[in-house]
Amino acid sequence: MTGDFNLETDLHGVVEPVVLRGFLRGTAAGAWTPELLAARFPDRPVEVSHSRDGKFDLLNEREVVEGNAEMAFADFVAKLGEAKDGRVLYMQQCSLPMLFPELIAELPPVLDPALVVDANIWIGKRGALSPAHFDPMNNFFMQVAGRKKMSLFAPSDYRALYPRESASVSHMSSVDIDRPDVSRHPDFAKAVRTDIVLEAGDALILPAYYWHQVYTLEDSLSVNAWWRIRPEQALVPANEAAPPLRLLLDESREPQEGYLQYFIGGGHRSLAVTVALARVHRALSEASERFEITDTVQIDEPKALREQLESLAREPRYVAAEREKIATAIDTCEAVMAGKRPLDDLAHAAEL
Ligand SMILES: O=C(O)CCC(=O)C(=O)O
Repeated sequence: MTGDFNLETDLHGVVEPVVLRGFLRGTAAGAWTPELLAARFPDRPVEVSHSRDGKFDLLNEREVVEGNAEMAFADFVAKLGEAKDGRVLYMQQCSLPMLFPELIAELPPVLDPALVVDANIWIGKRGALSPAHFDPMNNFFMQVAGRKKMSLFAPSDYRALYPRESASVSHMSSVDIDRPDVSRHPDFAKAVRTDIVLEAGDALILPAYYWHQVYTLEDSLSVNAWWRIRPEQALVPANEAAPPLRLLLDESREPQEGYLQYFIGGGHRSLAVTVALARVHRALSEASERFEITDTVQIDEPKALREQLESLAREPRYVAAEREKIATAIDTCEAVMAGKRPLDDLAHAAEL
């Protein structure tokens, strides 16, 4: 495979991780090293995380405790070489377009800005570890310099990986996958782990919802690009355990509208109803800034969502007109679900 393929069309069918060995060979980006980039951009201010035991729990408490530091890029790269107090430094998930816009043109043309939601550069010291988590986007991960190991679990292992309870970190596993506590996480034994080592120059296509734990085996430079999933990816049976509803609830109105049209067009009745209900929910959240809806996460199926919306509609804070609209939207969803009204009626069901 060459570098000039299109994420959306060529990679659309990829549902399992694919390693592209030597993908960056012969490209300008393939020659990057932390030292070479530091020579080109010595004064660029960069944000660096550090951790005493090497674990970088993205959003978790640890990072807050151990802190981030801003420094000149060349100073960071110089520090990478020192092993002073055993502390591990990591420039993790730093926006490539914001930090090094000049570098985009040197990458193989996979980063079509129309498709890519985020592109990041990761430069870290041997020993850095990004604990098991998933992302709700497809990932094109390029290992530019040094080696990394990734331990992967399919989305269907969702429950066996015990997502953390707090909403902000619910994409992260509670399991220490190298030292699982079987009394706390008995189902982890059922999860199927696949380890792959990415050498310098390799790329990995990692479909959304794949759990991954990333070990930096050597001082390393990686670049990744996340691109938006297609609606059916969130809902295919392999992702049955992944949280499509949560995704839909998190989305702003515009993507929700896209999903809705997509499912209506495809005649997917229950999926369209699910999205319509999610839109009611979204509309409520937006319309109701005056109070908080403490909801979103514990919803596993449309029925539960419907019940929740109904109980919300009973809240005294809603004026009668709002209540009526909510009730009408729910009735429409139900009638469509029962086949009593055409699918198209859903298009307006959630216009609160
Ligand atoms: O390379 C890492 O340390 C983590 C990368 C990652 O989690 C990702 O690309 O989604």
